[in-house]
Amino acid sequence: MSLLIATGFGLGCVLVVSVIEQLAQWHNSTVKAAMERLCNYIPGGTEYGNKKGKKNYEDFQGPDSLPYVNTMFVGFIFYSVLRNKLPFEDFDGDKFSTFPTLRGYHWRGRDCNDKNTTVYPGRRPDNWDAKSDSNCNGIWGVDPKDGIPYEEKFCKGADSKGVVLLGDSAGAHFHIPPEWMTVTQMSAKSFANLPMAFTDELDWPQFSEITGFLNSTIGGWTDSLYLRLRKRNRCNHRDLQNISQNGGSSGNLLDLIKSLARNQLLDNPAIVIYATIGNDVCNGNRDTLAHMTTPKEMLSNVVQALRYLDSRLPNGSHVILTGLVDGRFLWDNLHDRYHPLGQLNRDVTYSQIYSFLDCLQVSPCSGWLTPNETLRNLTSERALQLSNVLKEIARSEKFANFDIFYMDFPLRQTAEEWRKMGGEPWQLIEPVDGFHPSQIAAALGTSITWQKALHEWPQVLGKENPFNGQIEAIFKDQGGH
Ligand SMILES: *[C@@H]1O[C@H](CO)[C@@H](O)[C@H](O)[C@H]1NC(C)=O
Ligand SMILES: *[C@@H]1O[C@H](CO)[C@@H](O)[C@H](O)[C@H]1NC(C)=O
Ligand SMILES: *[C@@H]1O[C@H](CO)[C@@H](O)[C@H](O)[C@H]1NC(C)=O
Ligand SMILES: *[C@@H]1O[C@H](CO)[C@@H](O)[C@H](O)[C@H]1NC(C)=O
Ligand SMILES: *[C@@H]1O[C@H](CO)[C@@H](O)[C@H](O)[C@H]1NC(C)=O
Ligand SMILES: *[C@@H]1O[C@H](CO)[C@@H](O)[C@H](O)[C@H]1NC(C)=O
Ligand SMILES: CC(=O)N[C@H]1CO[C@H](CO)[C@@H](O)[C@@H]1O
Repeated sequence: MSLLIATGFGLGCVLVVSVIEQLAQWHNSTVKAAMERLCNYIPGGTEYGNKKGKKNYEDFQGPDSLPYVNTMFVGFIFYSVLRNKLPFEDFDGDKFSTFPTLRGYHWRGRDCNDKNTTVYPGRRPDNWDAKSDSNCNGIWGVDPKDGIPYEEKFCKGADSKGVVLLGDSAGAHFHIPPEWMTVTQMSAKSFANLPMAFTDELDWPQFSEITGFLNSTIGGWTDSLYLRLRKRNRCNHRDLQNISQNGGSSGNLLDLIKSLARNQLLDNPAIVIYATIGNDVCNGNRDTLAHMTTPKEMLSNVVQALRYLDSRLPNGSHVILTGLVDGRFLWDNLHDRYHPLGQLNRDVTYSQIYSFLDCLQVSPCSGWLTPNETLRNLTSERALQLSNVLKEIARSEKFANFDIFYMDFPLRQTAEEWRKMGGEPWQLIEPVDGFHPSQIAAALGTSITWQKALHEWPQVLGKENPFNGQIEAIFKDQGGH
């Protein structure tokens, strides 16, 4: 842990110094003035800058603010390490919250009554919700014309189901805003989203491929399995859970999976997407091949996870296993392009960033983010073996409460689709980390997954609700998200 913090400190320091130098260059100012400028951009930094400035402007020595900025970076790293110990605003203990970040409603459907532990998204309605909304889908009350509860009228037999993602940073939608380090466009506005980003662990599940529900503010557009399922059947409103974390792999998911909130007796079935698309072959170790998950370990981990799901999911649920990505796409499309840090002077390429991260042993994936083609090929070979394990599990294993399917990670089709729309492959990768799928890749991936399910496994998606129009007319946006 302390090594991680020290490395994080070093990395934060290098990053901040680089941004300050470039700011000075861009505004033709001194390094000191550039530091004050950056300090004023960052929320909370203004106060520090002003106080310092008023009190002691004449002999203010710029370097004072460097520790401030650096403290902030270290704070964030501490925060991510200690995250699980932070208070989570969930007063009734049903795992659903009315607070957005800190694993609140950006991660799973917003609670509509945080004082009643039996009221939460995804449950079957209590007494058809004649008196109040027990499942938070915004549909409740009785039709005065005939005395029948609306929930019974519109949602009975509608095959309602929720969406659950078990995944990694790609599923949680990791993103570091490039505006934080592009000095040519930098202003206070560039950092307005910083507190939210860090309390969401630099993830943006609210815009993600599986559980996204808000319009993207980070480029591209939002499309998600949840939104499409909600459009198909408005009774599914708010029934989403994004159970994923940065670094999620078949092994550590076995812990994470315990935070799934689903009551086998009281709740609707769920579609569970199991998607750890890289961390089983990605690590920052010098001897990266030796630290990858073996096919035997993969089999054991995934079967354990599925047994756990079988003990928690209501009957009639579905599980879709997603294969690992072929990460050679990253090097092939980025290595000779400029990183956001290198755009001002056209000097820092992704291959240099990758080597630098590798040298600090914090590369998110030594096996793919490397100039060594043999190693990249070996990493892809292992990824393919692990995908084949998933495929075989879907073919041969049977479970009592869900059926199970396999699909390849749709990178090839996504790239093809994007090319047809006039886009370029590098736009499908997160610019700052050069590793994760971008907002565009996530949104395009949704439509490919949806089409596949619609044609090959229509029973997974359930039927279209003929009452959608009436639900919308009476309940409008159903209380929003
Ligand atoms: C930068 O500022 C200095 C001092 O204010 C000035 O002498 C110099 O000409 C400026 N350079 C450019 C490129 O604007
Ligand atoms: C909690 O919600 C349930 C389900 O709607 C309801 O039956 C119960 O009366 C509520 N309890 C309280 C204390 O309001
Ligand atoms: C997203 O934006 C579109 C139009 O720009 C709007 O119709 C839609 O309601 C928005 N969706 C959300 C979830 O805010
Ligand atoms: C689950 O539901 C199916 C029908 O959808 C039924 O055949 C099966 O017996 C049920 N399983 C259990 C464990 O109740
Ligand atoms: C890596 O794999 C590609 C595609 O299979 C192949 O064309 C290439 O020759 C391989 N390179 C090395 C160094 O193994
Ligand atoms: C490339 O990676 C392979 C596999 O790890 C290794 O055996 C080989 O020595 C590496 N080549 C270079 C030039 O480092
Ligand atoms: C409320 C809840 O279930 N929170 C969980 C969310 O996921 C993290 C893991 O990243 C768990 O530690 C929390 O308990």
